[in-house]
Amino acid sequence: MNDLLDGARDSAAYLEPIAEGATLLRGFAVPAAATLLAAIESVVQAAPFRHMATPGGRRMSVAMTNCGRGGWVTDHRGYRYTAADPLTQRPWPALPAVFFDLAARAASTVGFAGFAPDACLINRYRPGARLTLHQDRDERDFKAPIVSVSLGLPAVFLFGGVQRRDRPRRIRMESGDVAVWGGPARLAYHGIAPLVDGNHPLTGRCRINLTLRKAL
Ligand code: MD3
Ligand code: FE
Repeated sequence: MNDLLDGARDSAAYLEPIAEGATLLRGFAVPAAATLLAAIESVVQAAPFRHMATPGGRRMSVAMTNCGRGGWVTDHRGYRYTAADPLTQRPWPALPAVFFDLAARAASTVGFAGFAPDACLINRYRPGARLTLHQDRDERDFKAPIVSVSLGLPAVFLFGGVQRRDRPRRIRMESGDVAVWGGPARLAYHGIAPLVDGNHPLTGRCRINLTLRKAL
């Protein structure tokens, strides 16, 4: 077995380069998936999924919550990171160690040593939910990579260039796939095509994505 993928232990994980600075670690989170989902459940008990509003007043089709020192929020005032959940006024739940460790191992596997995420956005997609093409630029510094973990139903990930007009590629993401986006790929436009209905043994009729960032 590829010892670069030691972190994935016995699973059949492999690396798939997407672009300079962007790599897919297929199956990397398969061994941890059940543990990740249990941790997600406990986060969601303290900070429930909700549909946030865009600054323009549209309800997002993706339901979101957060854990970590900072949580990404959007409302009529704009996009930002907050220390407290606006719904409960309480600090976001702590970042579970299993999230931190998985993200740090994935990042170091592809050359980003020392990645220490302090924010995790948890996105829940039900059939039809989508994320339009955007850049992640609400973080303080763009030197750190972003690590994303897909769980449950598959999705078509749209990966564009650093300019909005660059035509996006379509990449299928499956449960347990992890992606690391850094370096020249950090400000690439990306999105998720409308989720196709299905039933997944781990999550039922939904997809859950963890986005781990160094935001603060
Ligand atoms: C590529 N979430 O919450 S994470 C988001 O599946 C978001 O829920 C998606 O995009 C989801 O902002 C995909 C994958 C991702 C995250 C950051 C990136 C891809 C990226 C930054 C640059 C390029
Ligand atoms: Fe994004």
